[in-house]
Amino acid sequence: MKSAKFLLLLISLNVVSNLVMAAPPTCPAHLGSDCATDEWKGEFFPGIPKIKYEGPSSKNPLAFKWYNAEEEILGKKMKDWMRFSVAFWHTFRGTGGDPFGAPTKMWPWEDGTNSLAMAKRRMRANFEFIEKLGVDRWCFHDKDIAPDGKTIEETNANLDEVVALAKELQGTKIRPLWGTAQLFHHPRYMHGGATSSELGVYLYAAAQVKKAMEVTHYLGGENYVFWGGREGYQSLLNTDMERELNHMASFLEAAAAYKKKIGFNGTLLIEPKPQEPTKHQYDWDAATAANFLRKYGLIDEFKLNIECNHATLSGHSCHHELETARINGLLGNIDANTGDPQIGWDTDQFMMDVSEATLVMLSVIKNGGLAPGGFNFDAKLRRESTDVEDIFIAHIAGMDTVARGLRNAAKLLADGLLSELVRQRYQSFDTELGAQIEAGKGDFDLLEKKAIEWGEPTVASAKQELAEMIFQSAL
Ligand code: XLS
Ligand code: NI
Ligand code: NI
Repeated sequence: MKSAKFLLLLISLNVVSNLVMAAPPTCPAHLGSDCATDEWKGEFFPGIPKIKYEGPSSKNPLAFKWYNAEEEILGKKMKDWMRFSVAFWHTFRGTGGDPFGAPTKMWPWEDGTNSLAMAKRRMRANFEFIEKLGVDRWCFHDKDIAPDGKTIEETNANLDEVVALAKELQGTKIRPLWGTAQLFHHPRYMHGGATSSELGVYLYAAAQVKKAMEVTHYLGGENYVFWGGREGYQSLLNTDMERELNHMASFLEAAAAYKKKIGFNGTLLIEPKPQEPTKHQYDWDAATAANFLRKYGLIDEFKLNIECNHATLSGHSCHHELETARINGLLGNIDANTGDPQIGWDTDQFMMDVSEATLVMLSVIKNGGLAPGGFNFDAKLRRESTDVEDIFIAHIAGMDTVARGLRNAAKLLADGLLSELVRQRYQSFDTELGAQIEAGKGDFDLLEKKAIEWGEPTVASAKQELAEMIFQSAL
């Protein structure tokens, strides 16, 4: 039992397994390639055209059926509702390896090394992919894009070199939706980064975040994310939770101050997740993160990045997490992925469920969009999908699903049946007395007097099935 659980945990650490298992050398794979340097002459995705919108009747797997970037829905172009982003770590560092098996993805541009030349070549592949897919944004961890050096200075120099190339390849249109620092893979972070019991680790984490914020800013990033991969505990018996939370708050305060110092105008985002890799992570869910931010006076400095698979891990639906963030004024970004109903960990699948996407878009529309946030495909190909074109197909299907969700949500809002049902449900409060209560002027003496006057209340039906019926009719 214990070892089974341990294996499950290992499987779930997709980011980790991705990084520890380097793919065997496969470069060069086609004519004109040059593996000795970062110069890859020729296309990374030969034969794959720029992806176009062909409409719902198209059977072409390399075309959009529902996502039509320039089309206006509810007064906004689809591309502006979505602000799609490619996640570098899954798309360009994911190998398909898991604790039971070797990498399955032998991308032709990979040479099996973690060299600077390889990092640069991979960056070129990233931008060819982004351009062909037709999105304007990407997300990265510092460690995905550049190899570590022996010292902080050397590591930073490597990062600078890759970032300079990324800046050039971005051109004027493409930019990071967000950047982040990876504070969970290296053994030094085994007790956490900001919440580590070791002061030296706290310092190291701060230096890493400082640099990651600088490069995100330099690349024109629109947000910066904090996902507390190991900011949590395995046992309360050996953990001073209060002290660790205080440390995390000090760390985030320093980050918010540094953002101002360097003139970075992006939004700082906390990404909740209940557990994995730690047993209990401090940013359990949206409500927990909101409470933390309020307690430490950070509520105006941060918003939330809601990831759908993390939502279901915490026992909520993605819709619940989005609504919790939205009504607290904290909905900043969505990590668009989904879990598997039969598997209990963060499988990071592309969102393909139209019903889930429709609920997600209902929240996004109510929020007036996500900008400067967007939809980041924090999602990976299945281990068994090994063709280069599968990278495109996965993103196209994910984009089409979210686009379909937008179309459906717009239909639901236009016919107004659901909002009318909700309005009617609360109409007893649309009265003088209701307004008085909602304004906080309903003291118990008054309420008791009215209760006696009104007598036994009549209670209307919630119309649960009718609500479901209306929802289903839009799918
Ligand atoms: C892992 C997280 C991670 C963050 C970025 O579960 O989703 O990928 O989005 O560190
Ligand atoms: Ni994520
Ligand atoms: Ni995740």
